[in-house]
Amino acid sequence: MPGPHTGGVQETVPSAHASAVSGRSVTGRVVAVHGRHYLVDAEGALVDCVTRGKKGGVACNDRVEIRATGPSAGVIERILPRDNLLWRSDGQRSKLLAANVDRVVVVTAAVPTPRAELLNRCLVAAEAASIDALILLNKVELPETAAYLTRLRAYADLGYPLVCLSARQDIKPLLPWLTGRTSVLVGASGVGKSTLVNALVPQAGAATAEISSALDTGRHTTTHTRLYPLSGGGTIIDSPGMQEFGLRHLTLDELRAVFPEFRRLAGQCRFHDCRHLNEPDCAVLAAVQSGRIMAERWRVYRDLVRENAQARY
Ligand SMILES: Nc1nc2c(ncn2[C@@H]2O[C@H](COP(=O)(O)OP(=O)(O)OP(=O)(O)O)[C@@H](O)[C@H]2O)c(=O)[nH]1
Ligand SMILES: [Mg+2]
Ligand SMILES: [Zn+2]
Repeated sequence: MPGPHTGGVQETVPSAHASAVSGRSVTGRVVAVHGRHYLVDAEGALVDCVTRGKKGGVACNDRVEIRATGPSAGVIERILPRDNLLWRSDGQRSKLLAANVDRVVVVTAAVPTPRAELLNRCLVAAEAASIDALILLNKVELPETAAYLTRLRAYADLGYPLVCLSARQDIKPLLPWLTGRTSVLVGASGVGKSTLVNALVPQAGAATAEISSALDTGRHTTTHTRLYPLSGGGTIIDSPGMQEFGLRHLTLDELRAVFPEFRRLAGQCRFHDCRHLNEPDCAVLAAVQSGRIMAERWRVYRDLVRENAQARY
């Protein structure tokens, strides 16, 4: 199995324990996902699992039933019912980010140059999965932060908590949001997700990397999703930075519902089935025009509706 043992968290499988697991089904929790390999914590033993046949569909933090096939190897037989699932779908492919989470922490920073598109798609995915979202502005000590913060304040007005900090200096402002809960960090490559994890969990040893300043893009340092227990209670999940965030699985009805500022105007458009795209007397479009709804948010909505229509017809 390629590279699951890169983190500094203790991963040795006590063989006596593993053989006790052998042959019977036990339940466990998926603590890391490496392509089609899943590291499962089952009764304290870490077991390298695969799924039967070509079946994928397992997410980090899934509760699973496994059967051991060797001293530290096993097969996932069943995924236990999920509370929720954060996932993306680009065309035919779907990518499961994490299951059974309490909060999506959308990490952003003024450097590399942020894309409103990605931030909003993360928020939409969280809303669609009925998971609370928080926006974390990292790297606040950078001079570029001030202008970006002004833009982000509008998101706080939508109801998304906004936490500002520097992972290199002090992560305390984030702690009250994480303690006792399961949170997943998502966002573009290079915003500092793994740096946050290392500050929160000193023994994590998650790889981080300098941003390529020539390209002003992150470098996709983290290649797999992995969870870490927090010393104060709770769990944090690190995920690979993303460039695209497809949401083809959302229907028009769902898309209209996952924008809280649209919901507030429900019933105020001339047509009860208004798509808020180009209809006359549309309350949403009027609010975009007057600046009460952020145009960058509406544009993301429009693009999602278009992609969704292409996926369906
Ligand atoms: N100036 C500054 N740089 C930071 C801060 N936090 C992280 N960085 C730097 O940002 C770069 C990228 O950090 P990573 O933690 O690897 O970013 P990531 O989001 O995990 O990236 P991927 O794994 O590719 O998704 C590294 O050089 C970090 O040292 C911060 O608060 N301030
Ligand atoms: Mg990373
Ligand atoms: Zn409308």
